[in-house]
Amino acid sequence: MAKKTQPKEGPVKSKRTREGAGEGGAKTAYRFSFGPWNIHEGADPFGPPVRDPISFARKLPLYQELGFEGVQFHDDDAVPDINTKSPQQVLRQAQAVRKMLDAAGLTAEFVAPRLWEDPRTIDGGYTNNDPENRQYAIDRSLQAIDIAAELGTVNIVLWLAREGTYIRESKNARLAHDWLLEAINRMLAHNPNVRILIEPKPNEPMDQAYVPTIGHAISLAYLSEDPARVGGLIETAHAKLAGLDPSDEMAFALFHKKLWSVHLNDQNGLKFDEDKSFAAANLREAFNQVRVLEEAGYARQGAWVGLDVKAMRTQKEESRLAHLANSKRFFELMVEKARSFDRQAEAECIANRDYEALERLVIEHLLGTL
Ligand code: XUL
Ligand code: MN
Repeated sequence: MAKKTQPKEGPVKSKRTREGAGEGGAKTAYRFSFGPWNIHEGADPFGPPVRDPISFARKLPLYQELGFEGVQFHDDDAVPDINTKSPQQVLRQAQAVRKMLDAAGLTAEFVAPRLWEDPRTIDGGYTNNDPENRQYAIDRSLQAIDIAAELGTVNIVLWLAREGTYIRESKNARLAHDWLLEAINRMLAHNPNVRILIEPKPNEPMDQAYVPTIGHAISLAYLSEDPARVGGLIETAHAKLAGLDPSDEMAFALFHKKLWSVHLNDQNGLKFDEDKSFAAANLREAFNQVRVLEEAGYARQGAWVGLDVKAMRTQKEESRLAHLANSKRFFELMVEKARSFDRQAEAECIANRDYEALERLVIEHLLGTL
């Protein structure tokens, strides 16, 4: 095995920077966010809630207590009963939420139109076969942009929940992509500042979702009217559900300068979307995601570390927030691991094509046995 030596100058400039230590050091500070849905009641398709609901107003003070600064929103997280409200009422409610955020010292990271619960979106939103339903999806998305502006963010996340099929022959997939692009262009035209972050996912609730990977999302971005304003959000579990390595998916988006947010979590193989705590299922994959983010200076671009995690259904009320605190801590520990990884030894292993030694270097580093 390669001897442990001082790392050479690499993408990270100094030991101080590498370890991110100390006042005045060049430490890259990460900013963390989550959504109100990440404080969850524990219901699943086969069982009712097991924990009491908490109102949005009561959730807000918990953010800072947990060390989070950013709030992710669905449009109706900010404006409940959105479909029963006039446009003026919607904006007034968004303004009231902005005041609550300011008072709690919090920032809105993004707004995502929730296009998967209304009867008009049963068969999809932008790709619905019925033009009236497609119009509803677009109108609701434009309204989400107005809500975002009131909340002080330009970021709109599109998780394309029901854009896909349970039965392949029920939609024309080529046409569906045309409609998706049209919807994106309508959103770009609605507000010159808006940025669209597509969050790909290959399945659930649909059997086969359109835009299953970040590659699909980025190809749509380039075809849009303003590619500089269309990018992606990568969720660990979604990449794993597509059978892909999340760190490679992130690296691909970073290469295109289109990784504008992440939903870190974990996933134990090809099952339902588990939203496990970050690093809970696979430490090495977690290490590699952080390694890729660190190497690319992800945080320096101002992007957030979003944690799309849920407490286990079997978790009792008392520790119902621990998955958020744990995920943040596991991320920070992985940042230390990424910064303290012996880059000189790594380079030697690579130069010698001694990949067994590299394997040992990684595993012993993660186990803390070096
Ligand atoms: C669904 C999912 C959503 C999006 C936001 O799997 O991840 O919570 O992140 O709509
Ligand atoms: Mn997500």
